Amino acid sequence: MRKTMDIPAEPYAFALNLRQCALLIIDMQRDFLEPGGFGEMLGNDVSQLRRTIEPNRRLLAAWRAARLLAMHTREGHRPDLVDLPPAKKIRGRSATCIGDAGPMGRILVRGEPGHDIISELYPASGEPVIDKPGKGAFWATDLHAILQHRGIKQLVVTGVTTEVCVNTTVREANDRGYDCLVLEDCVGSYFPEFQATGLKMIKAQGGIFGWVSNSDAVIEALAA
Ligand code: TIU
Repeated sequence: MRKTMDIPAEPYAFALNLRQCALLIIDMQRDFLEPGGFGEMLGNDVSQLRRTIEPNRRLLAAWRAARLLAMHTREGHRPDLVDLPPAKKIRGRSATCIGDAGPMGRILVRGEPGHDIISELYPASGEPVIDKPGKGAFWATDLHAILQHRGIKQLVVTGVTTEVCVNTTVREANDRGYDCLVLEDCVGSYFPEFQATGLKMIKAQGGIFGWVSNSDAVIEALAA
């Protein structure tokens, strides 16, 4: 297999280097995606996120078949909530908030059923899982160290939600010197207008934060 391949993307082709790339799947957690979870409890339309499951499943299968590094993140907090900023806890003025009993265990608490990754995309043995207390995957985690140790310079980013944890992570990655390729069918927002704008903000101004493509483009390149 060639080591560098051009992936059709916007604003221009992304030169994927198989020696220096990783797949980063953001927060595909039960509480955000499953009917009856925290996301739906807040009144969100989880079908907007669930359409990303099958493209992510196909992409992850192709990525694993190519023996490339896949990583997963989960947003959540320690059971004693010492890593939960009080401002995050009270934001939204919801009757039920992070740390409280929710439909799938305590909301966004590590170790609870709702905090875990959906079965369709469950991490395989050896695939690093980054537990993050914030929206960005770099804040207060060892993600940057792990990527540096492996010589990773490019991230293919998927997951949820497009304008929150995906965008925050791409911006953090950009400032740390990584090139990010975001796959539009593999990222989702509860709000269609934020899905569209969240992607536009990444690829605007010559790719100010990164590139946007789709899963078929990557899968086809890996198969070539
Ligand atoms: N993972 C992620 O995006 N966390 C959020 O809280 N997203 C919302 O859209 N609320």
